[in-house]
Amino acid sequence: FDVRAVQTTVYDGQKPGTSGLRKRVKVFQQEHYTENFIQATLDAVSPDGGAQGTTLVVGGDGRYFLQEAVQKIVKIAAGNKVTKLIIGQHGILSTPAASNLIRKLKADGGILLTASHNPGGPDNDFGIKYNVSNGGPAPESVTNRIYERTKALTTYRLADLPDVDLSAVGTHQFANFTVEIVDSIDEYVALMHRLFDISLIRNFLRARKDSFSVLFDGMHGVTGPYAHRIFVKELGLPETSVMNAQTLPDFGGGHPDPNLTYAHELVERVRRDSVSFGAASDGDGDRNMIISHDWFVTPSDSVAIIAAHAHRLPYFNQGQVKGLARSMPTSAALDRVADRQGLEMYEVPTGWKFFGNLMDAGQLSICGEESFGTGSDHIREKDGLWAILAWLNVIAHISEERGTTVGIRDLMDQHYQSYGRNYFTRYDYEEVDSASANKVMDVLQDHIQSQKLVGQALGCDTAKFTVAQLDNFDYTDPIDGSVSRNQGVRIVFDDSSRIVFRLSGTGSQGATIRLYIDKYEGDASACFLDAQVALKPLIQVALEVSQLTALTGREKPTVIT
Ligand code: VG1
Ligand code: CO
Repeated sequence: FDVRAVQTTVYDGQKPGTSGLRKRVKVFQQEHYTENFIQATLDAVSPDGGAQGTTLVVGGDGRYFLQEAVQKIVKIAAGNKVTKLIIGQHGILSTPAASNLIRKLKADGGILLTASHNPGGPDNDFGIKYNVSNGGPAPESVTNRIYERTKALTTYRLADLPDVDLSAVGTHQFANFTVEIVDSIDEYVALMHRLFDISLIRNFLRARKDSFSVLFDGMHGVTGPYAHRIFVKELGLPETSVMNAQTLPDFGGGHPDPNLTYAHELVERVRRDSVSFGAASDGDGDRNMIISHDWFVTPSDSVAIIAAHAHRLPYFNQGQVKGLARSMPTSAALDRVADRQGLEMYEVPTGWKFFGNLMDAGQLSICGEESFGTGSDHIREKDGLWAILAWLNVIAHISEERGTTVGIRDLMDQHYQSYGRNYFTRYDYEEVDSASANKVMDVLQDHIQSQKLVGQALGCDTAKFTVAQLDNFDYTDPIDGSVSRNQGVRIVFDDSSRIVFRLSGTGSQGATIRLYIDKYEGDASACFLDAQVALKPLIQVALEVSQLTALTGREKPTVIT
């Protein structure tokens, strides 16, 4: 086949954020825009040799523009002498499934087409993310290389190939270039069978079908077909236990983010029908929410629960837990489990890419982020269905041990009794204009500069918090020594409570300010308040110190989780 060097001009702003390049579909539809970024990504696959001779996995979450993007990748990959592309059927792969395939098939990397939980459709978002050979998001050294290339491109290399039929599993050969279309689900389900005691869960669900009900919400994202296969086919649950399970290019017009705000349809049904175990996943399948009719599990608590019960999961029982980790803004609930079990605990910046090195070095098994991300070293992405199955496996296991049905609320009760509770909340102020958002961060930076708040007691008369530490979080990767600076402003108080501010790196419009609050309560009898009530005084302190309301004009956050 012929390869043409197509003349192009540079687009500004093709800098990958927390998790790839995310922009409006209309931005990606500009002439050469998507092609430029794909070329830059392929150039960055290896430090000097580009992508020649490599095997790459390609797939996305089903959102609008996926098909077009896959066809462009095929042609540009061929033009860059890639040896082989492995593509999910219909172009579909959940983010965890893609991570698994990269590892399983020993590919050199993968291109994931997703903007995760951001809405999809012609007027919403698209995204492109590069993952490296360990299956995880590219580290900053690689994303910086991609960005540098986007600023210098003059041409991209396009092979003259027909569109590939993505609808059927099979292999297409074009001279030395191979395109293999693979089933999107099989390998992922096989992996879950290796990690969990699926028959234990199935037997539990069958035996307790009158006392333990399950409802999963696919939010019309990529996980629906995976969940249907696992919950209905493998675990024997009724069809009605899976809702919004059809993947749609616009996610049914919804915002496929599993939290109390955007997964309200699930939340309402769980409460109305007294569902024992409700769960949801986001657009690309890496996030999860766990809820029951009588409790909402915060993601920070969820990872702590999984870690505390890891010995009940076959995968960890065999391999032993090597270490635990969380992103910096995530509550310290997990730290308490690490402490009790004598496990190493790591605190990394926001974004899953920071967990990969620790996992590759055999120092980390289970980790999570407050943003509904939970996972382990079975792959190098967070994994929504994994977390949901981990919970079901733990519940089935304990219920069997005790000969009674143990629910979500029971597990939480016992956990708080034993460890105390880290009250946690996150306030998101979305689509703030960038100038005002930067002013808020400047105010905080000034506080760090002066350090005058240190030692001061902030808050109201009934709740005072003395500032112990005020800084911007810097991270040095313990494995490769790379340094990531300015990962979030921290105000730490002498009772270990924390206020954290950072700007989002995944938005596509304006700026999003995230405010995170974490406060430990050791008295078991005080562990069952509404988090918003328990954290009110600290939230007040955060708003005062940052002057957020005055600087942004926002009286209220857009989303509270
Ligand atoms: C957000 C979350 C972060 C998560 C990232 C990607 O980033 O806060 O914890 O890793 O999204 O998640 P930011 O920079 O907007 O705060 V996903 O499900 O988009 O891959
Ligand atoms: Co996601």
